Amino acid sequence: MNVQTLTQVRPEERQIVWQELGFTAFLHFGINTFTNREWGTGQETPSMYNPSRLDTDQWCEALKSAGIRACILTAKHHDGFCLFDTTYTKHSVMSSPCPRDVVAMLAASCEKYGLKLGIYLSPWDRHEPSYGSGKQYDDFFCGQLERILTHYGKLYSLWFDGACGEGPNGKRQFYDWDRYYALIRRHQPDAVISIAGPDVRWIGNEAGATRPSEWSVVPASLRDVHKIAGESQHVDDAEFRQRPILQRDLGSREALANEGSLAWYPAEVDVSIRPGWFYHPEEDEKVKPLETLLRFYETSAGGNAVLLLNIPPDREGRIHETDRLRLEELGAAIRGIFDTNLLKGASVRADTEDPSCPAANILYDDNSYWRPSGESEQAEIEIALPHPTKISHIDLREQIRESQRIEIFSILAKTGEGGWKKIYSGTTVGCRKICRFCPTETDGLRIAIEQSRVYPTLRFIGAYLENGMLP
Ligand code: FUL
Repeated sequence: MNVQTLTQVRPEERQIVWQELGFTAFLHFGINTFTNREWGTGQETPSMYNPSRLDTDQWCEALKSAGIRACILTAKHHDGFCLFDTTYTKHSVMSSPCPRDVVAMLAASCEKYGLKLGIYLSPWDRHEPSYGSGKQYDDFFCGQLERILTHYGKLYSLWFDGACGEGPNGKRQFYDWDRYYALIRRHQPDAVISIAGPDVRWIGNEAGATRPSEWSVVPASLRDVHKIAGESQHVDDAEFRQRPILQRDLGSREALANEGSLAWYPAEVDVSIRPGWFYHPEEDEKVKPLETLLRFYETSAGGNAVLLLNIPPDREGRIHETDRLRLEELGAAIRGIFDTNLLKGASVRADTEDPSCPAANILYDDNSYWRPSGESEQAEIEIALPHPTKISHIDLREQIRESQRIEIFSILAKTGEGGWKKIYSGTTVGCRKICRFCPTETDGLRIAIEQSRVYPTLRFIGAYLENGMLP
């Protein structure tokens, strides 16, 4: 596979829109919330579901305060209980003491608060008698899916996990994925199909662990749904959620050298704010600390992936106060760092410059960008700040419409004596790379791109200072 070929692998528009979201939320809510389980058996009765103060506006307010831009609701988990009104089964909220379509409520709240909505619909259904029957269950599942796709406005993601076990008859179902995907493309062509799907790749663990070098150009075989199912969780195992599975190299030149077929398949990091995916009162004291969440943000949203942080609504049907306050703190910490780009007023110069894509563009976050003239794998950008400024973070973004190209780079800061000191060494950049280092005072920065695929691009650079709010 030659390097030129690697750069021909480019994203679909829907993937670009998704990657730019950066920080999104998962909402695990359903019958498990009331039975205190992670995986329901399918034998539960709808009467068990009874949130006393269900308030999806409160969910959205909490998410907004953290700077989250989209959320995915578990409209149906493996237990088969539906949070929406469906003619296909009575096993839904409509048969419960709180007969309100939660997907409809959340869709209205998302609209009100300017959040995008995505849906998790588990193909594995431990309640539905037709599960395991082949076409009959596929008809059932497609009926439910079609309702989801046509009744709740525009969706940004359909999230299918790989878990596939036995149904109430002890049989397994072989899902007709192509049929599900075709239905989604027909009704929601802009939505990404995530995890057991062709658009968004699972990072590979549920502990928030990320790769230092994350590539969006990877072997097309990673989209194989059977392989995805094989690697996902097979038993309800609390330890699985904490295990930071060893990360292997998926996209370096060496890793791709013998690959026949490649795909743009960017990574998503799904991790919970609590030990479990669903709400459990005994975990109220185990909400992850601010620093952990901020590092998740920096290494995933700032590591060429999207962060999907799970915040499970409680038995009242609200985001628990502890989680709500943590989200507020997280939002304040993120804004405290990233709201003020210290490069305002700086000037930029690149060693070789394509006149139609000048380096000056990278101080503005829009769709123009910089690239060197010709095909130079190496390039250097120099930034002169108007006065000495203390910085702790640099935010770099490639123009991913031109694929992902940067392989090795360094950041240097000008020292008082006029020399240059290396303050950061990195590998991939991709959609967004947040580089964090010891606070350094400087009036000059150099981004030295040491190796890239044919030529590098950059469409944004920002410099920031962590405001000391963290412990
Ligand atoms: C897994 C599921 O089995 C878990 O319950 C959870 O929904 C997680 C996000 O995906 O595969």
